[in-house]
Amino acid sequence: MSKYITTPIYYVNGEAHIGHAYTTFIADTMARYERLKGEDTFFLTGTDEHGQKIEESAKKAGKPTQEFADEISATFKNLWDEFGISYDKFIRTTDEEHKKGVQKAFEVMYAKGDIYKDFYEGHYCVSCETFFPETQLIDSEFCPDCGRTTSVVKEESYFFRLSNYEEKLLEHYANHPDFIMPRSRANEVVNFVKGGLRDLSVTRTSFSWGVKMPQSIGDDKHVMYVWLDALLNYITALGYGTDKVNGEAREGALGYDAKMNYWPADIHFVGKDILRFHAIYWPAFLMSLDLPLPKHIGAHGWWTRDGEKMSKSKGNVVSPKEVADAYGVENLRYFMLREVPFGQDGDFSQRAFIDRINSELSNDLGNLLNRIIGMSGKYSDFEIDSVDVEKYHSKEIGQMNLILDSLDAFLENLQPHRYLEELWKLFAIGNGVIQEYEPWVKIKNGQKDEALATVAVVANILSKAAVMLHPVMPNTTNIIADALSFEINTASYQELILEKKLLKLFNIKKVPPLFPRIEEPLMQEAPKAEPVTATKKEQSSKKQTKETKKENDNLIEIGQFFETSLKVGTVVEAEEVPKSKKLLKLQVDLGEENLRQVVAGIKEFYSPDDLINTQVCVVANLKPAKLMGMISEGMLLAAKDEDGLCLIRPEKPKKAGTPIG
Ligand code: ME8
Repeated sequence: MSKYITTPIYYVNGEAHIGHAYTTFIADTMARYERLKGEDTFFLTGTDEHGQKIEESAKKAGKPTQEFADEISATFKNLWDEFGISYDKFIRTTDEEHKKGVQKAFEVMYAKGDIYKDFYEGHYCVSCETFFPETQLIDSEFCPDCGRTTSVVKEESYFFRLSNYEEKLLEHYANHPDFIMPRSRANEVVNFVKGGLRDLSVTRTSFSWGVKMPQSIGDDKHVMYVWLDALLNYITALGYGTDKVNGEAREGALGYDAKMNYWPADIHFVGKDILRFHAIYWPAFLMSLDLPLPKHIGAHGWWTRDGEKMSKSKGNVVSPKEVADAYGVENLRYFMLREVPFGQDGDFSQRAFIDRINSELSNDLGNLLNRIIGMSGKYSDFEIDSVDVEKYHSKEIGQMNLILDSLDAFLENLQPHRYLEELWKLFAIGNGVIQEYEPWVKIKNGQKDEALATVAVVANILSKAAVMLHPVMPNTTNIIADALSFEINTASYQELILEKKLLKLFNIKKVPPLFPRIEEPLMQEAPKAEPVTATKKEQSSKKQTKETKKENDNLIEIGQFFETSLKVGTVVEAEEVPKSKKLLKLQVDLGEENLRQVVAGIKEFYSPDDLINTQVCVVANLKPAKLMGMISEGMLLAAKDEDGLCLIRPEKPKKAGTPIG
């Protein structure tokens, strides 16, 4: 079986920051893990170089666009090389092979009737390279995602019939509940699609920095929309449209009409900001191309610094290079993967980072290795023999094997923080066994075999832990393996992890301390955030009252809003709850198979007759709650002030279950 793992391709309008590094570390860890298990793995990363944003950034820098793109793309590639990222291909969307593949895909979609020409009039955000309908804009002007000013664009455009794929997409999500990971992120996508998909403008004429239209279509004032161009990188990298990878012809015909090696991707790692593009547009494009869909889209959360959103204007962007220079790139990988559950937002703070280095890496792991090296040097001239391990330590071996068997599922389910948490239990066993058996006492008492068995069981625990930690900390674990005289590779994974073998008679080598303790922060603290003046949205918030200011401090992403499923419901039955002054019990039709029971605190303001056969707005994805012993499976939207409460209702009757948003 083969595996295909990708990162997003990063825009070349600025240098890499910690968020880019995070996605790349996760993808690299997964690729290394699959290779360790012996899977034939292809790991793709690269840069996204077209579009108006890049054209404008180059202009600002006073450079020709290609030269500008070359320079920034190289900073990404150099950084990943310096970090030892194990990519198999670094794709650039300005590569000739990629451009040909994009043109080929356009032709195929066009021939199928999925692309047609029309006029586009809409609001465009250059920063997000996205069109928004007027209804989604803030104050009719500002981008709902980033708050920057949008501009009205009216131009001739080719459109992709995204609306044709609504049903098929919903069907796919329903049949593949793990398509979007973590599953908790799927709701926002499903609701977005259920809200109705508009056809997507996929070409532009107002600038020229993009993939040209295919000659067969011949409309050469158009260039491709950057997201169509960018998403296709995942297949052009495998030779779609050219049969070539890295300039070389590949066996097995990778062309558009033949099966591509490695496709479909096992997982596209993305930040939650670009989940919609990957979970809606991309599968629709692939359906149009008659290609299978990726197995998973893994959407991770957002990194902040000391609780603040990172932005260039605040001057608080964490540079991964600066952190790696100060603390070591592998420590950074460990920290980022251990600190935050995949999918949730995380905070980069030096204090938290230093705490993990000192307590987990230095104390739990580094000290254990040093103690074993020290003891084996003293008791057996650095020679370790596992011959008596089973006899004296079968209990610990059993505990260790249980942990080893549990690990795979954590990584395969994208829970690297749990994977590392469980892995660290091995060091607790190792440290515990030394404390309990006190080999130095045994040596004094003449029980040398027992003392050596304890040293050997810990060395074995360390060897297995090193194999499993390898994908996260490849160089560090190679040093540990070298100290224990073995190599980490698929064969040792097979023997030590799957077959549970112990190391044979071996020599242990001294190594310099792997994780020196850190007393003081090694980097300058982030500047305290100033009120931001970067965008109009943020400027206008200054003028607002205290209360709205509080809300603005707590702004959410549009995706977070869509995590709440709001629906129109029709009240079919309503009755008073006996003995309750406040509650009414309603049966509400939400267009589902069964009616929903909603217990609402509205009795002082409505009688049951006021409600029956009227419509209400319902929060439909709340966890069921019990009120006076009755289950309530939703909540009604209402507004309350000193004059009392009124329900929020649709202005005109709508079908029961119509999504609101
Ligand atoms: O969106 N926290 O490129 P991009 C976590 N070119 N991750 C972050 C982050 C943060 N604060 N900031 C950025 C693009 N990222 C498109 C992608 S793919 C076909 C095209 C990461 O340079 C995260 O992975 O803006 C996010 O999805 C990616 O950088 C966006 O990088």
